[in-house]
Amino acid sequence: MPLEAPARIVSELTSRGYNAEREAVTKLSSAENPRVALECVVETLPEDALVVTTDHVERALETAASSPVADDPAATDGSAPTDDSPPTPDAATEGTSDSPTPSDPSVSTGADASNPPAADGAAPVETKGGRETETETATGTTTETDRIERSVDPELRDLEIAGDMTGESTGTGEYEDFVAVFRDRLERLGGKLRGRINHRPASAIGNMGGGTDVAMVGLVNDIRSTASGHWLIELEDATGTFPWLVMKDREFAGLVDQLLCDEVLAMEGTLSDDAGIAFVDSMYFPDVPRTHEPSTADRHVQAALISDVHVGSQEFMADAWNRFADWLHTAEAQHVEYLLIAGDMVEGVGVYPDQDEELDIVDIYEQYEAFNERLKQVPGDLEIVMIPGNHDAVRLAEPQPGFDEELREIMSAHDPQIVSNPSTVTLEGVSVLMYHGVSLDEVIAELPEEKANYDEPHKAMYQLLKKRHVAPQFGGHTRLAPEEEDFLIMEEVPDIFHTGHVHKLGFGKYHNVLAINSGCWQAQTDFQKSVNIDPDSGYAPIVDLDTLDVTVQKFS
Ligand code: D5M
Ligand code: FE
Ligand code: ZN
Repeated sequence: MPLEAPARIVSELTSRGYNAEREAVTKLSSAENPRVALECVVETLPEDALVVTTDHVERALETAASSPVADDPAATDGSAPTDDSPPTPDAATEGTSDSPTPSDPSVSTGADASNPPAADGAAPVETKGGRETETETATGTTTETDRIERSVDPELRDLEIAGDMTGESTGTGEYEDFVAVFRDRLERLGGKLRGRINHRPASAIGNMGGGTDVAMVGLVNDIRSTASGHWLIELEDATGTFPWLVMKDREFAGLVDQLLCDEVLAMEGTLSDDAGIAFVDSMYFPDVPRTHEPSTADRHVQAALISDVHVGSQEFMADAWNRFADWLHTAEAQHVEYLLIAGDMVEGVGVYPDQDEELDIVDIYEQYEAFNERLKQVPGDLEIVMIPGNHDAVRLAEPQPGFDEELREIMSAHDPQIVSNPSTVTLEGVSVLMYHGVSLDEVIAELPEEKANYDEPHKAMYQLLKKRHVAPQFGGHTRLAPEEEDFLIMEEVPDIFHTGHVHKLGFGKYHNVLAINSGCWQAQTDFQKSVNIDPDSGYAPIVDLDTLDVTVQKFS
């Protein structure tokens, strides 16, 4: 097994909605065939289990030993054809390719020996613009003389919030709510596809003559590989379902392993002789148009995008945070007027098994009090916007409403805007979609390595942009709260997409949209050590809102 096996196991389990005891992960990774073992464990888990324990693993392995598993169910993923070839010309004009634009901000490699670059060379130190951007504030604290009197003019600012569902939750978790939310998803994301093809409802397609050209817009209901290596994709719309067959030798077959259940897409193809199935000729995603032109601010002003502060954890990096806060008071940071925090303000309690062993502050309210003290350190004239994450004290299911009154009162330093996860904040014309990022674990677990991996979290974000949804797959790791409307859809194309959660720094452009996953302010936890997760801690990506250029400041 490769070294990252435990990490893979964890992400595979989290993608299915389970946390795991560390020992359970170790046991699984040392099984003869970890993949098969994992499937056995999941199959034999009690229905109400949230955490995979060593007991579960032992029991499953015993059962497996007495009744061998016929096939490796995860292998359908692994054996998927990879798509290195460009998409069909047809599809390309429709914007289904996901290659980043040439203006992808470059990251330098190994500029800092104390922070070795990732294996692929994507060290999170940005060098664009000919400026020495890596501030070695790490070597000394900002002295009083470095501090300047910031002269910002709040009159020039403009901040608008959209998509904040705080206080608008209507869902009761009933069956009807699920129907409503998926109907809304199909309606609105389907609307982005219907104009492009001559689509028919599922119920009508089966009644058309064999050999006819057909098209359909639907939710992906099921993805299966056939005995001969082709792919069967069941699409569902309001009238029913219809099976679509992607032949393995077609140039777009590689797109199949990028599909997630419950995403919306369109297919065009030809009906089989008996009209029982359609052979796919083209696939279309809601996607971001290649021609998307982002808005920019009219003046030179910057935003700091951070996440995953984890105050209350023993690993919270107070020194790095102090340097960051001090730096914000210096001349170099005088144009930073906005601070966006994409969730996991505090470490929380009871989020993961054994988490309490690494808590510095055990009371959740005291954690928020301490976080508020951290907020007080940054300049009072900053506009602050924050959303909750999975460690925060709000419901875990997404969308997550912004914090309740009691917590808002605690986190009141500098009067931050507290909104739901996700929400869109528009800063002087530049729209920033903020989403904590729990679905990234799922995208990374499900998609091929080159399309989504922990060292390049922005690539996983590209997939969400392509699907125009922050958490497409329902019923897995990402817990979804059904509402009358699907708040997780990207109705409008954002200029910037900001996430966190995976504790890795990465950014790049997808069809001109700047995707930034901010790192964290928490050093490696014991759990992360056990699964070889090496977090990018103590970095602050700074975006020029007038150019959308990114510079990374390092404080660790
Ligand atoms: O999660 C930070 C990252 O680490 C994210 O990719 C999930 C993963 N993680 C961390 N701890 C665990 C446990 N105990 N089980 C599964 N996955 C884990 P964050 O939620 O921001 O701490
Ligand atoms: Fe986090
Ligand atoms: Zn998180």
